[in-house]
Amino acid sequence: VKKGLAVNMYSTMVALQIMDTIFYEAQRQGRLSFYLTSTGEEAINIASAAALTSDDIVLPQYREPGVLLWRGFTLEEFADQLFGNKNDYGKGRQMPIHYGSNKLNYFTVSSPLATQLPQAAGVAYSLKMDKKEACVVVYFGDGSTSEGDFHAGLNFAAVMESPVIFLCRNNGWAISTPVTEQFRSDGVAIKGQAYGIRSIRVDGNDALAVYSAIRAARQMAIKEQRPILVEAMTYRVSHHSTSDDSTKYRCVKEIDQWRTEKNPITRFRKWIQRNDWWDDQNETELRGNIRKQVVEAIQTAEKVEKPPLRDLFGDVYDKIPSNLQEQERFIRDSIKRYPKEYPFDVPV
Ligand SMILES: Cc1ncc(C[n+]2csc(CCOP(=O)(O)OP(=O)(O)O)c2C)c(N)n1
Repeated sequence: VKKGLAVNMYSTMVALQIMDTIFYEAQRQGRLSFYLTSTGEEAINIASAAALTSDDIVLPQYREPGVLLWRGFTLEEFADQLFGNKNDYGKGRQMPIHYGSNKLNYFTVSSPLATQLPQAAGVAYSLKMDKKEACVVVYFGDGSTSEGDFHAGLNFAAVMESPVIFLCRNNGWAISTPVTEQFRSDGVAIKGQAYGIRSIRVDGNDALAVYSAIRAARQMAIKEQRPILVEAMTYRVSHHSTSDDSTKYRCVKEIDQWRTEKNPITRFRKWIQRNDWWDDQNETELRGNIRKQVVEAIQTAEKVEKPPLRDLFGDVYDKIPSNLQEQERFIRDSIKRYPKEYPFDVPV
């Protein structure tokens, strides 16, 4: 990893950290309905993204916004989705953090866990049929491996020889369920092997290790036309989301240790500083710039009006069925009768 790439990786890890901190605070202030951070998993996010090319197709779980950030999704685009305003590609119909971008080959996050795994096997098979020099990367947590779709996805990819990288973020927790209650196997890599998939376990808090593993996995997936599983060991430093308080089910000392001693950003910074590629002044400037950009993105997105009411009913059916037409009539009628109860920033 040369200087330019290393500095870019580090800067994007810091950008992800700052974006997470400020968006999280905006949720606590009541400006957003929901948020979820990737704290502690910045190396997996950014180093894996850096090891791919933009032709590779990403199917995320939800704790991988850093991959989008790396690919050029702007802070404004993140903020537009979070506020569900009229610039949001999902037209405000999804919860915050359900990002997606056709342009950046990043499938939209879907809430039901593990659905992305069998889909990834299929998307990768389509790349194979088209003889593309690209692969699919599908992200998931340790908790998602308990879904039937995990097993279906792995087996499907193995027998169809789909060029897909299964990237498991084994962060120790699935909301309040620890991995010890999730499975009795030695982690997840061994499950890949059981399906006949080459599998490797890496230190997910070591950006260089993640980068090397994903680069090698990509090479293998494309050249040998087969799936690969990478289990990246890490820790979910944040609460699961803004909907829980993780100190109710795990000890603060454990969280603090991962936040400080094992922090992937600090580790990578030490390496680039030792190479004389980074100093305190770079750090101060970077953090100041990003903070300013995130705050501006929030202030702008917050003021943009919401998508029009009719968007609630579109994009599913060619002709809107009668029950939905009835719902639309009902909602418009209610707005007429109770105009003060209706949000002023949603055009009718
Ligand atoms: C099918 C399904 N079951 C349950 C949930 C509720 N749920 C949302 S996130 C989550 C935990 C997932 O944990 P993991 O896959 O380890 O990812 P992490 O949050 O640790 O990144 C659960 C149980 C869901 N969204 N979908």
